[in-house]
Amino acid sequence: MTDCIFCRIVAGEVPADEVVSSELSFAFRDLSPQAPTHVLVIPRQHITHAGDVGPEHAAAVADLLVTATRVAEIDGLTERGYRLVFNVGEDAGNSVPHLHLHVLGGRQMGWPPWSG
Ligand code: DGP
Repeated sequence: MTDCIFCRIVAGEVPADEVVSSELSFAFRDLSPQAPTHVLVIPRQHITHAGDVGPEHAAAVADLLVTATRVAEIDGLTERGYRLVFNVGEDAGNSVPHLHLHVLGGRQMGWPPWSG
């Protein structure tokens, strides 16, 4: 999709601070980081959001998790832990309509998540 900012990042048309990539996924640092590590892992294929995932996306979605683990290893988060987040829809604050997994770490995360 040419009007999708994350498709344009995958295509190399818009610059991004890449962390790691795979055949199915691309991981890059969030423009507006909410933690010392804030990386977005996206499928190369355009999928709108987590609520649109179907069985046909199984490999792409599994690869997001595998790639998120690679991000955690690269940023040294494995021991202390990290948070993985999919936002879906307006109430969750989903702003970019291309599936993305937030990888957040490097600080203590609030729990419950609505506490910050
Ligand atoms: P969400 O609220 O779940 O839709 O998160 C979208 C995130 O994407 C938000 O944290 C900011 C980030 N973002 C939006 N546009 C860009 C961009 O062009 N480059 C990068 N690196 N991040 C972006």
